[in-house]
This record gives sequence, C-alpha cells and structure tokens, in this order.
Amino acid sequence: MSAYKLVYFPIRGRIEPIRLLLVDNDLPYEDVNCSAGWPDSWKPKLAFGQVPQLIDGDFELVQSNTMLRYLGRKHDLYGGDVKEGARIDMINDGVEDYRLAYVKLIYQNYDAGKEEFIAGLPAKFQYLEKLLKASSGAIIKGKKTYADYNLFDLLDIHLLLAPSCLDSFPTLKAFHDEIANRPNIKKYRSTDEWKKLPVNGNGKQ
Ligand code: 0HH
Repeated sequence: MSAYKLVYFPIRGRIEPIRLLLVDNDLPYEDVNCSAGWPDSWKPKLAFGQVPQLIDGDFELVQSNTMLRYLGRKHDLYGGDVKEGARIDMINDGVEDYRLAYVKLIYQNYDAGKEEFIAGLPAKFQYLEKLLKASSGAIIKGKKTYADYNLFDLLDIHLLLAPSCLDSFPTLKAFHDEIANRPNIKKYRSTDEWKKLPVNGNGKQ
C-alpha cells in the first residue's frame, strides 16, 4: 500500500488526530509541508482553499472530519453497524464543537478569555465523561474508532491548557492514558521532533 500524504503546516492543529489514527494502525504516511508557497501555490488547488488535505493515490480530500471518516470506513474504525457508526459520528461532532471553541480561544481571545474558558471546561467534559462511562470507557466498547483519535487529541490539547482539567473525570483520564500508552503512539510522541512541533499556528497552547 502506498503511503498517504498529509498536506498541512508543521503544527499539530487539525491534522494531529489523523496522524494518530495512521500511526496507531500502522498505516504509512508522509507529511507535506505547505508553508513554502502558501497561499499562492496551494490555495487554488484546494477544494475550499484550506488545509489539511489527505492524498490517497489519485484521490484528494479536504475537511479534517471527512478525512477521519474516510479513513474510518477504509480501515474498519467505524463500528459494526449503522447505530454504532451514528454514535461515533455523534461523539465526533461533539468533539468538533469543543474544538471550535478551543480554536476561537487560541486564535482570538487567549489572554482575555483563558481563565473563563478553563472554568467552563467541567460543564463540557461532564457530557463526554457520561457518554464514555456508559460504554465501558470507550466510544464503542471493545472497538477502535476513528473518533477515538479526535477525542484523544481534544483531551490532550486541553490538558496542555489546563493540566488538571481531567482530575474530576476518571473515565476520560483513563481513556486518554490508554491511548497515550499504546506502543506506536507512545513511540511517535516520544521523539524530539514531535515534542518540538507547535500545537497551534500562533505559538499559543
Ligand atoms: N473545516 C476545516 C477542517 O476541519 C477547517 C480548516 C482550516 O481552518 O479541515 N484550515 C486552516 C488551517 S488550520 C487554513 O487552511 C489552522 C492553523 C493555522 C496555522 C497557520 C500558520 C502555521 C505556521 C507554522 N487556513 C488558511 C486559510 O484559510 O487561508
């Protein structure tokens, strides 16, 4: 199988959940840095003028959540039936809502809004805690799903912002720990290269 190509800036940002999915499932990929020549050489070629972009042979996709679902369908990370698939999508859509709020804080209101944002996290995380607790700590009990990587990354970036934010959420904390300790993911996240990779494009985290 030829390697997927992931076109993005050299940051974690919106592509990190996709990288984690590929790493955990032994799927080869290469990062393509779009910084050089951005925007003129890139924007006209991108379906919505934005990255990330996934290239699978002659097939090109943008929209990070579409890319996750594509890989989920291709690599059996989409549950076993339509109801499981819908639950995975539902949780992934919830993750997207929380990611949008995070992105808004990071890029538009970091200094003035950080304290209030952190104070509001328990009100959000209680829902995710309840959802996972009802399913033995997983999105789908006993199965890997594409949304695992998006939820993991969401928790991970919030832990950087507020290291104690999962202290009252044991199910979410165990979910995060389990994925962080999977051998491929642990190895990937232990390199100096990964540790130096900015989380966001403006240096805030
Ligand atoms: N809904 C889309 C998705 O989920 C949103 C994509 C998006 O916002 O895929 N793309 C942004 C880049 S992510 C984009 O293409 C934000 C990171 C910005 C970091 C830039 C600087 C990095 C320097 C090292 N934005 C460019 C644009 O819209 O022109």
